Amino acid sequence: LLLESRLWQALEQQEFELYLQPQIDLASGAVIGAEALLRWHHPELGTVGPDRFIPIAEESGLILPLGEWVLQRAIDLLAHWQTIGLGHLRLAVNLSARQCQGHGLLAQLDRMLAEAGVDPALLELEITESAAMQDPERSRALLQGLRTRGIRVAIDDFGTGYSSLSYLKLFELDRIKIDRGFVKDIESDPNDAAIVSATIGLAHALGLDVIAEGVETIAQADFLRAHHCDEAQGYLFARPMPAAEFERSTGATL
Ligand code: G
Ligand code: G
Ligand code: MN
Ligand code: NA
Repeated sequence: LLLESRLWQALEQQEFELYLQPQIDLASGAVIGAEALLRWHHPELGTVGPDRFIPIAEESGLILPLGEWVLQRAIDLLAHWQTIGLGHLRLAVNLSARQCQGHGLLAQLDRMLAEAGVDPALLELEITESAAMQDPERSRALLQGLRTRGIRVAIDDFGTGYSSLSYLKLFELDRIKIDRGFVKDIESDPNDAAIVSATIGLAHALGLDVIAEGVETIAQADFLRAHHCDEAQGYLFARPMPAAEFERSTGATL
């Protein structure tokens, strides 16, 4: 209850920040973009992660204005990157279940992208299996609307839901994010190795890109590269970091 009442104030007092975690092309090692990960700089508690406040924000309805803030900030970053030589980078943003179910999202995105003059293809929206399956028909229409606009769509935490295969048929997608739960023991667990390599093959057969998350070791990256996974994200490459730091480190390696 305490966190909930503070959350509304936090939005007004600009205590939220988007951290960015680089996404790497496995074949070339180049940074191709980033995932935006929300952080709350609480005056007493310090930096609070989304696992602690997104569920509260979902329940209280704050997720709608907060999600709008996240999208605006992400699109502002994409516009800024055009001016500093990082205009080729994509940015992936996580959507909550409530944002997917509401009506305003497509109109909101149209307005923000037009005002900022940002190419929709630079924005990717990540939706989890569980969020998409809360109302599959509505999600299907939303994802279709996104893709009609050229906005990219990724399924997050792939393989952790109940119906992964059925919604590959139901939804129009651009990419699959293999959940880090499958990546963790890829070297020691033959089942995980089989699931990951089969998922990569399945995605490619369907014309989708694949990114693996939670990559922490060189051996994991080597396995993924050998199995033709397109991209990777994880502590091996970089932790989520403030935008200015991401821009410095990515600009420096160009
Ligand atoms: O960053 P970690 O950084 O701890 O993120 C934890 C979880 O919070 C992830 O599952 C991620 O999808 C979710 N998350 C991070 N940022 C956002 C956001 O801006 N919106 C929503 N809805 N979820 C987010
Ligand atoms: O949206 P999603 O559930 O994919 O959020 C990604 C989460 O994974 C964030 O909490 C992020 O901080 C975390 N993360 C990113 N890279 C790694 C990693 O290499 N290892 C672990 N354990 N977590 C990671
Ligand atoms: Mn994500
Ligand atoms: Na995930």
